[in-house]
Order: sequence, then C-alpha cells, then structure tokens
Amino acid sequence: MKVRRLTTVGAALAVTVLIGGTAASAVPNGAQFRPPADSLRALAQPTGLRIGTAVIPFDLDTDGYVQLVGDQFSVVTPGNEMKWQVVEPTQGSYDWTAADRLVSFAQAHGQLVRGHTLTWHNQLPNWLTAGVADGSISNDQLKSLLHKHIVDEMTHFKGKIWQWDVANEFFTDSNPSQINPNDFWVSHLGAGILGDVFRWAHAADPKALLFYNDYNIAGEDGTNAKSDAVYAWVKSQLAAGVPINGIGDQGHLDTQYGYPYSLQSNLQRFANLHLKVAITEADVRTFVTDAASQVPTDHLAEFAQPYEFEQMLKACLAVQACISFTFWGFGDADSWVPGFFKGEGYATIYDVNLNPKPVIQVLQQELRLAARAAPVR
Ligand code: 9MR
Repeated sequence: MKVRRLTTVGAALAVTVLIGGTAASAVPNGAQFRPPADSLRALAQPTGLRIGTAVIPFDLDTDGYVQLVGDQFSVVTPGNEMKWQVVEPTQGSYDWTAADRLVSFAQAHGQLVRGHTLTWHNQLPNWLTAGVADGSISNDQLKSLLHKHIVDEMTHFKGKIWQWDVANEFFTDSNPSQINPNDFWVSHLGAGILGDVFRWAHAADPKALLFYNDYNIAGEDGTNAKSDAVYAWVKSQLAAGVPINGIGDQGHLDTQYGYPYSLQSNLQRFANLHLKVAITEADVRTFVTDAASQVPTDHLAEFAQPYEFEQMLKACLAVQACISFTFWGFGDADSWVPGFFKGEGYATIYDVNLNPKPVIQVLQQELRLAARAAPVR
C-alpha cells in the first residue's frame, strides 16, 4: 500500500465502592472512571469529540501502557483482535477472548469501541483463502461464509460496539479511482457485495454506526481522485437505501507530502450527505535515523509532525459530524510505520519509551481552544 500521503499521567484511579454498607474494591465502571483533567479525552469532552487509539500492541497487562490507554482515550479500536483471522482461526470455532477483554476494559473505563474490521482483503483466515484458491469453496459458499461471519461477529458484540468498520479499503489508488476489480471480495462476488455487507450488518445490530473506512479519501493523495470515487459511490449507495452511517478517513499522513488542506472540506462533503465522519487511524510519519530510536533526520520534521496532527484534529473539530479522532497506536515503538515504510517512523504521539512528544502539548492546546469554539457534537 502506498500511502501518500501529554503530559502528566495521573495516578491510577483506585476506586472503592460501597456495596451493602461494606467497602469493596472493584473494577471501576464507566460512570466512575475519572480521567486526568489534562488528558486528551477530558480536554475533548466539552466538544463531544471522542479521542481514540488503536490498542497496538494488544497489551492490557503492562501498567504504564494500560494507564495511558485508559487515561488518554475515550474510544478504543482493537488493532487486530476483531479481524476474521483472529476470531475464527479454525473454521467454525470462534475465539473472542482478546476482543471480549478489550470490550470489558472499555466499559470499565467509560470508553466506547470502534469495531475493526468486518470485510477486508487482508488478515483473512488461511482456511478461507486456501479454500477459495483450491476451489473447495465456491463463490456462493464464499458469500454465505461472509454473511455468517458478519452476523456471528456482530451478534456476539451486539449493543457493545459504537462504530463498526463494515468494509475497509476497497478503492484503487489510481486516478481516476474505482472499486478495485482485483480485490479479493470484488473479484469473487462482484462490487454489489459492498451493499450486501452493509445490509447484513444493519440487520445484525441496527444500533451500531456502520462505516466505510479507507486511506487517502480526504485528499491525502494530492488529486482527490480516491475521495471523489468514494463520494460518488456512497452517494449512490445512500440513494439506493444501503444503510451506511459513516465514512472513516484513516488519516495516515507523511510530512514529505505536506498537509492535505482539502481534508476538512472532504470530511464536510461526506457530512453533507447526512453521514457521520471520523478520523480512524491517525499517524504522521517522517524519515528517521533508525527504527530503534526514531529520531527525525530533518529537525524541521519535529515541527511538521505536530503541525500536521494539529491540522487534522482541527479539521475534525470543525466538522460537527466528525465524532471521533483515533490514533493508530500511541507509541513509536509499537507503530506499524517502520515495518512498512522503509526509513520512516516518529509517526505517533509518544516516543519509543512512551514519553510524551511535543505534539501532545499542541493537541492539548487545540482541544482547549476547541472547547470554546468548536461545534458540539
Ligand atoms: O496495525 C495493524 C498491524 O498490526 C497488522 O500487522 C496490519 C496487517 O495488515 O494491519 C494493521 O492495521 C491496518 C488496519 O487494519 C487497516 N488500515 C491500515 C492499518 C496499518 O497497516
């Protein structure tokens, strides 16, 4: 995939509740959890914007890491733990353990959950891709299996997921862009499968917000070609009555391309279709000396990285329908970037030792200003 384009941590909140007159220690429930006043989630609260993170790595056992997840964010996305490969490694045998654990964590910390992702070409179970490749799974069977996957997963989590990424990364990066005819799902089941998955999803959990999620769909490609293609598609789907509730722009930026100033207007035009929008996987990468320390090679990148994050947050804050802003992980050591983009890194908001980077103060300041000026959502 070619993608063009805090802070003091409060002390752990020990919660003691009175049950039947006796004090009992308990896992805090959402109503009781109080994040630090200068946390990103608390500062965003007056605007109604949820600040999120992908939980990558999936580590709910290391104190310092867990505390940041709980304190700083009001919505969480499992980076991998709801993907088909993880939840059904063997056909017919589900493993919800990790995802259930995150949902419980979120409930205990007053957080919502973004479910990610139901229909994608990547991270599919081997039994499925192998069966399609050797012809033992026909296209009709493949369609039934996808239907079952969506219904079973959404039913398992019914009522617990705020936003579901129902379909992920279906459009080409070319100009003009289109639904990728070579996509695993499209090549076997046709482009109409995109409408089907949203209909199935709505039937399975009518209250969840159903999102189409992709990268470079808010002008990050410099041409707006992919955004235009997704816009035309979603408009036609809505006209046909397909239950799509939102568009997620992943928001993977790179300082070498500059900030995409059309991001806000692109979010707004989706919003004008009566859709919610969200930044779902924000990070801003740059060239670094090495993957271990992730020090930018160009000192100006230390200013460009916070600037681009700030602009992206500002764009979301300015669009009332933008309901969440999620980082794709919060520590440089755990980011997907160095493994994917040769020579790049420094893409998140905490450094390789989980110390806050300058960007956090910039974002805090932006949220403080927004509490007075941004539309409440
Ligand atoms: O962060 C995820 C990483 O741990 C996985 O190895 C990778 C596999 O493709 O997927 C990463 O998350 C992706 C997300 O699901 C969809 N958008 C792009 C993300 C970064 O690759």
